[in-house]
Amino acid sequence: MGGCSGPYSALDPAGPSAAGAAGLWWAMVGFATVTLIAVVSLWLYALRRRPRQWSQEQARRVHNRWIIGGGLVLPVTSITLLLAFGIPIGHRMLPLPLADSEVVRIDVTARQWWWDVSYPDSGIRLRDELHIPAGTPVDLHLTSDDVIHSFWVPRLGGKLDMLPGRTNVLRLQADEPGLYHGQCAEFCGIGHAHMKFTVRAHAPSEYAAWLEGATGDE
Ligand SMILES: [Cu+2]
Repeated sequence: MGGCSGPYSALDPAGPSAAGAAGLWWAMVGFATVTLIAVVSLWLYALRRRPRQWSQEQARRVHNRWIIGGGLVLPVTSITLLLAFGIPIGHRMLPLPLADSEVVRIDVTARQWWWDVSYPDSGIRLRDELHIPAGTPVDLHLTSDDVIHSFWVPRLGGKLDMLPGRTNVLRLQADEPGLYHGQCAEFCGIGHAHMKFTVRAHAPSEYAAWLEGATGDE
């Protein structure tokens, strides 16, 4: 239960993409619980019921009913439900073109064992920290300079692998200003456990001020 809250909990979402993933998680837990109760109830029933005298024909029909119901209808229904929920949620993490709002672009290169963060529009470079405006979608262009790493801010969204020679784009958004924590989610060597970073989400006006201050310092 300790994992259900705190800075690294995906069950304490702070943005639309993380909220979708947390919702899906709860739906799957609910579905798994119902399935477990149903299976255990059937098992108890099977243990206790008195054996019936079925003709071969009757027994065959009952068997077929279980195979079609439990082996075809049940899995097809559950997989369809899972896809119906899962596909739109996965869609939210994709960097699709947006009609109304502007997207902030940040490039992140993973290295053993730190995060090289750069803002192509302003030339700002940071180490192990990101600054983003709250309430605005941010596209993270993720790549690696050495081995495979994975970018993960559990409260803001799903994880995405960072591969040498390839750039993957992850869209995140923080609904409220605050400090969010991230961690490399792909074992990448001896320093993996300490490969952490922070994401500071600012109110829009504060973000503009931060941007100005950070560019001025360069
Ligand atoms: Cu790593």
